[in-house]
Amino acid sequence: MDIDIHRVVEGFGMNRVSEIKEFTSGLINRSYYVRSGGGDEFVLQRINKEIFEEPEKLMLNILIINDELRKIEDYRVPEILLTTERQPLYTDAEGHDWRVMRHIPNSMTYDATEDLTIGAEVGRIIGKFHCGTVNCDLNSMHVTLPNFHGLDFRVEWFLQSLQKANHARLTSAHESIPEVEQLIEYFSSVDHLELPTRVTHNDTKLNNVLFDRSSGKALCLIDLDTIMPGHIFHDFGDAVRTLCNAVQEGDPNLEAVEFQHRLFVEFLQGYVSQTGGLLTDKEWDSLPLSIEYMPFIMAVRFLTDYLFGDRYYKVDFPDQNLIRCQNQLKFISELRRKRDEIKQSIEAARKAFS
Ligand code: GN1
Ligand code: MG
Repeated sequence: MDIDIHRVVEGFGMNRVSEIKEFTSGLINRSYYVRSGGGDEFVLQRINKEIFEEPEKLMLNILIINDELRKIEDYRVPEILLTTERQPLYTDAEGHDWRVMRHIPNSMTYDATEDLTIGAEVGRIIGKFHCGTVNCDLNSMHVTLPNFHGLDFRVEWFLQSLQKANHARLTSAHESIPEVEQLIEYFSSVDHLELPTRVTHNDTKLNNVLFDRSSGKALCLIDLDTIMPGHIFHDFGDAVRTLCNAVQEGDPNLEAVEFQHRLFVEFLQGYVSQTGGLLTDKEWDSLPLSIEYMPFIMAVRFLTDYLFGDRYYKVDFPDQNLIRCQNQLKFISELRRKRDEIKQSIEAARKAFS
């Protein structure tokens, strides 16, 4: 593996490398930290082609939004390196595509937090991302993963997985399956909300927000593969899904899964301080549902993958996808207990900022 990687970094013009190590987070791509002989730091990633069938399109989307985001204040755009042939992707001998971004020094991410300032910063930077990309030409961008967060699409795969699953996995999932089936009914109108199409990130997990270690300020969103035309509904819900859960999405300690309401309020204020004037009435109306929808869609996806035998998400042990699903289902039940409070907070922010 290492030999290949050296060849890849040479493709990006780096002939002397002093350190390479693999990052363990991320469920889809392989990512590496690379330090060049001169001490510069980079993030090297191999794009998973089974999922992103046309990596060039995804890179075009990133280049388009970067051009816009560079214009806004207080938003750091990680530089994308070109290959020696001046391309954003390097294709290795096995046909895998790689890309390199400059690592921002003194930066870090969080996997879980209780810190209210972090909550506000996550909201602020996602808001900046949505506002900063409003002038992107949506027609020149590619829908790289059609229906990525769509209900009908995900349900179709779930139904197929029920047919394909082996007896042991169906038995282990016997409590989660009916729970998911009930929620499918509950969310049945979600594909028809008629929300405006905007540039969205589509994977706004807490650990996709990069922070400056010293100032504690959020710098930018990272992991830009899923950027495409979409709905704020999904980005808002996905951020709350990960930020406001007291534990990480795969934590097996279901007792500890909890909705952190004060953190949510900080996030909300940070977010609407940027986007209050941008959001349409339909978008405001959709926010409470978005918070319940995103953990649900992840629950469906994790369960589907479990029933298919772990074909999509990386797993470290056999029941990991089922545990991830259960964690999301528990989070939804916590959200439902606090539904009225959540709605009140959103209405208060709407009055203050729209
Ligand atoms: C995947 O690879 P990673 O961890 O950035 C997934 C997201 C899910 C996430 C769950 C392309 O993202 O949609 O939210 O796992 N990305 C893709 O942690 O499917
Ligand atoms: Mg991602």
